[in-house]
Parts: sequence; C-alpha cells; structure tokens
Amino acid sequence: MPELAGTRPAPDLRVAIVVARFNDFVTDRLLRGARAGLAAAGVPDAQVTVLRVPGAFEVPVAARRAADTRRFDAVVCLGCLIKGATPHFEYIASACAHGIAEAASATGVPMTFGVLTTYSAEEALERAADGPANKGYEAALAAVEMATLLRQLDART
Ligand code: DLZ
Repeated sequence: MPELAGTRPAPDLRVAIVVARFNDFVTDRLLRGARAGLAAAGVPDAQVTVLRVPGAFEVPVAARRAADTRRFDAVVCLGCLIKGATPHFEYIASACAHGIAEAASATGVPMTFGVLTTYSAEEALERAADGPANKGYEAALAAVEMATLLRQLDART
C-alpha cells in the first residue's frame, strides 16, 4: 500500500510568509521563528518572500494573491490576536482562520496557520519564544511538509 509523507531537506521550495504588523512585538518573533524553521528544513533564504500586512484581518487576501501567482509552493501565515486587548477578537480571528482555509482550498497551495489567539501578551510571547516550540517555526515546518507531500502526489501517475 503506497504511503506518502513530506520530506526534508527541501532546497527547491519557494515559500511566501505573510506576516501581520499588528502586535509586532510578537509577530516579529514569529517571523524569526518561521525563517529559522525554513532554514532548518533546507529552504534557502533567497527563496523566501515576506509579505507584511497591517493586521490579521488582511492576512488571507495577501496569502490568496501570493498563491494565485503560482510562484510559491506554500504560504506561511503569521499574526497575533490578544483577546484582552482586542475588541472584536472573535470576528477577526474567525475571518482570518476561515479566510486562510478558503484561500488554501481554492488555490490548492498549502497555507499554514501561525496566527496566535491568546488571552494575554505573556501567553503570546511564550508561544513566540526562540526554539522549535515557536509557532512560526512550527508553521514553517508544516508548510514544508505539506508542499513536499503534495509535490510527490502530483508526480505520481
Ligand atoms: C483592529 C485590530 C485589533 C483591535 N486587534 C488586532 C489584533 O489583536 N491582531 C491583529 O493582527 N490585528 C488587529 N487589528 C487590526 C485588524 O486585523 C485590521 O488590520 C484592521 O481592522 C484594518 O482592517
């Protein structure tokens, strides 16, 4: 029975990272984590494009447009919503999550979800600390796994 799984290193992948500026004291760290994750997976920095958007609400449209160019094998989405500090937290979080899922499904380009939804800044910073538990790092590895998996599937006759 054939079984396919993502592979590493992935030196020929082209990856877009869409990162929200809102709460940049957290999202800058998620971005650093995502870059570290891609580097650990063997994706050269020259093949990584960073798209900065105002907030989590704008992430889906940029991710969709990046995927539509067909220049990227995967899109990593990064943002940070802090419930205590964000009126309309549920609306923005929901629009962001659904928008990303819809964009991935419509384009067939894997998109991963490195958007934090936390109760406090402390909790957000914990999830953006340097190291493999950084949610940007995790989202980057998930993107590599999905892109390399789908590539194998496409190559099968
Ligand atoms: C307006 C807003 C608020 C209140 N909170 C957040 C947040 O916690 N995280 C985030 O990424 N963005 C937030 N935004 C900005 C919205 O995502 C969006 O950028 C603006 O409403 C402009 O459309």
